[in-house]
Amino acid sequence: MTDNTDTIVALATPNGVGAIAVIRLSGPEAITIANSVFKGKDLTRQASHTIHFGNIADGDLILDEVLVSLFVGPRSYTRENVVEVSCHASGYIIESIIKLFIKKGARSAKPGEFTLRAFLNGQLDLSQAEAVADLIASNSKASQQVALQQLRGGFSSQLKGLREQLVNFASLIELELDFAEEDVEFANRDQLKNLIHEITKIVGRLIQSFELGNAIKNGVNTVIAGRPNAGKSTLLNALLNEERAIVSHIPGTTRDTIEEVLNIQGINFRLIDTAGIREATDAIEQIGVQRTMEKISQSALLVYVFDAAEITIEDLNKDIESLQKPGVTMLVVANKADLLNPEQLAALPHTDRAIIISAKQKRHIDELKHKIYSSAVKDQLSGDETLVTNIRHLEALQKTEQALVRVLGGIDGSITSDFLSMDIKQALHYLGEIVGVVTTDDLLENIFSKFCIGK
Ligand SMILES: Nc1nc2c(ncn2[C@@H]2O[C@H](COP(=O)(O)OP(=O)(O)OP(=O)(O)O)[C@@H](O)[C@H]2O)c(=O)[nH]1
Ligand SMILES: [Mg+2]
Repeated sequence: MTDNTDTIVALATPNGVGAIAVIRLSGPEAITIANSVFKGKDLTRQASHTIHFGNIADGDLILDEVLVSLFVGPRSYTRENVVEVSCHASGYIIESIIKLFIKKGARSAKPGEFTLRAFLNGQLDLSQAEAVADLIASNSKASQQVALQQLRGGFSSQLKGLREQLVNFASLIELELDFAEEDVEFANRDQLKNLIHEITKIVGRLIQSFELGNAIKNGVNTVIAGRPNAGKSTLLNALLNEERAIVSHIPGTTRDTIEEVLNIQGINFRLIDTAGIREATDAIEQIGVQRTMEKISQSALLVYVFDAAEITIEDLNKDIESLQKPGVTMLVVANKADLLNPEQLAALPHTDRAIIISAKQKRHIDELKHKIYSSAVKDQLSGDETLVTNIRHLEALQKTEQALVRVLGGIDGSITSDFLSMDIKQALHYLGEIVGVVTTDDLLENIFSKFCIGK
């Protein structure tokens, strides 16, 4: 999909006016092309990792005063010769310099082509290359940390270890195939079984980590729902510490959903305030209620709010039962505690998932935030635990797991070495897909086309 003999060029910084823009060239001719338009030192004779001041000129016409950074391959991001020109960030100057480079033999880079080259030249494996995109897109401490860990190869080295152990066994079993007539067993079946169990456990843990990894990367959809007038909008405002939603004593105040992001300890929760659930009195309200139900089924977390001074225990139980959805964690929030006497307070449900607050008086809001956070994170965020954040990786891990289950079944059912070997190879194949030992043009196209140009 790519021709490595080309020298590519693109703007590496965002489009628009700014103090400085960086134009990047990569490829065999990067330094000679830059040198052909640079008025200053002879760039072809300078050491790698040096910076040079001078002018970029099209013939006699000076386009800009610039700084040129040199990276001589393979000591560069792409492992090719790389030149970065820092110029003044005017759209006109940027365009003129890029056009000049193209006139001198470079071509425009495709989206993600620099990182693709870094991958193809062995600077990064595929999961690390994907982490580059994640790092650029990260918008919270947790998502930045997870992407950085992946970029630094934490995930890759874990997978590499697993693959190496499997490769070992696969080759012993291959050997058995060569000696098929003699009926020998080079690969000890008990050892193989232990190994597969071990690997399955690690793969299973990685699969499980996706829930949190995904929450960290994409945020957690958190719906606030309940009957009209329960205090949902008051609660949204209290959580955000901002008068975002309209609050009134009239039931049915909120008609459409309202979404705001709340960051709790580095994780983004997308809070969605909804229309109160009841038999709607008009068509608009009915649409609102429908939308609420849709939002609940699309969310990971439901904060169910009820008016503790009003609701009956029957209605409460009915609500809780009818709002329970598979895959959606529910927190039960008793609101308006300020209106209750001690006996009424004591009669409220007391469970792990229940909490008593006063949204209006902002009481126990921090406690609720803590519950929201821990219901998403559970006890998984230990620090250096690898988290899977990428759906492609998740799918490959699931296929690996299935292949491993077949291997185990195969050993127990004493199937022949050639079938065993096939299943082990499958597991290896899917693990290899994650880091890019096994790739197809389609896969690469799919991954790198989502990058921005210049990355
Ligand atoms: N005493 C007391 N009143 C509260 C509390 N929370 C909300 N309220 C009042 O309850 C009424 C309804 O509050 P909202 O936040 O609009 O309720 P809602 O659940 O969003 O209602 P809808 O949007 O109509 O479904 C308002 O008069 C609030 O001031 C609380 O903790 N204590
Ligand atoms: Mg409301």
